Amino acid sequence: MKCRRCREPAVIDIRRHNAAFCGPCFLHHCREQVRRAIDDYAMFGADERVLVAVSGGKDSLALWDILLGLGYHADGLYVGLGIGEYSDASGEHARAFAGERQARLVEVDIPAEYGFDIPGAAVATHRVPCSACGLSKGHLFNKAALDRGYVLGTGHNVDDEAAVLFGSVLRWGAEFLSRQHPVLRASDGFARKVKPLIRLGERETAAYCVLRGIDYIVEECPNAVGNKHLGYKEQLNAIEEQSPGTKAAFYFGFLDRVSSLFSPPAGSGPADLRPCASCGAPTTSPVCAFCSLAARAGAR
Ligand code: Q46
Ligand code: ZN
Repeated sequence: MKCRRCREPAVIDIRRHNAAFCGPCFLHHCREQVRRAIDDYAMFGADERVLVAVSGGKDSLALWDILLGLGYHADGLYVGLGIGEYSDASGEHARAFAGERQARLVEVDIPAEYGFDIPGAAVATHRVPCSACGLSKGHLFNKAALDRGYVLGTGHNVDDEAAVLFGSVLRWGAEFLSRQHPVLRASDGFARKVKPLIRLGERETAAYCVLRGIDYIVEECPNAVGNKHLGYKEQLNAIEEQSPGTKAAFYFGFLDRVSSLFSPPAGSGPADLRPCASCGAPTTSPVCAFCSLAARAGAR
């Protein structure tokens, strides 16, 4: 197996591209895929600042590293969720990465700053942990980017996006389909949100980290077990195994040919948004979902 670019011995093959690469050419390939995603979807310009939401995992650290390598002003954001040892370890990986590169890491700790943790919030509100977590992260990522004037970047890869799309299509969740776009525009109270890793798969981001010597957290969050999206990923992987390229064709075919049939991508939600009485974030209720979750969870 020879590298497609330089004909040296290859270290990784990517079946959907029908290509193999040596180490240095693979790193070049990853950067080019991110550069293309940023350009194709006009995610941000060279003079804009990007806040990368990092979990300490392979995708978010690979994204941060690639953006720094491409010369962007990219800072990190770590939100402490209070999920026991997992949170302790993931925070350490994020801090170590930032420390080695002397990059700036913004930290928000939910237990210290809001007086609750994700497992406790899930119990108090009778939600599954990932629901309380997703709601909290969505709110705090947006707030951190908005307050500091950043574009928010997340490490969703093509495997993640195809699994979410698969789940939405199975139920024809029109509202979710309308928001499934690699760029959500900024609007009143909402920062712009971008997903520059959509042209890379998770096997590629893992290999990128290994080749770059990035020490990422390998353990999954304990709440990921049995998560619906993991099940969708497994189903799609079985299809991909038989027919390489199907997953990317499914996702990019949706973006290119189908997504415009649903409402245009917008960072805005329903039209009747007003400021949350507690934190000022846009909401359709008197108090936003995050503040109401925090009140219930903190009041236990
Ligand atoms: S961190 Fe949070 Fe994930 Fe853990 S509780 Fe679920 S959503 S699985 S990306
Ligand atoms: Zn609020």
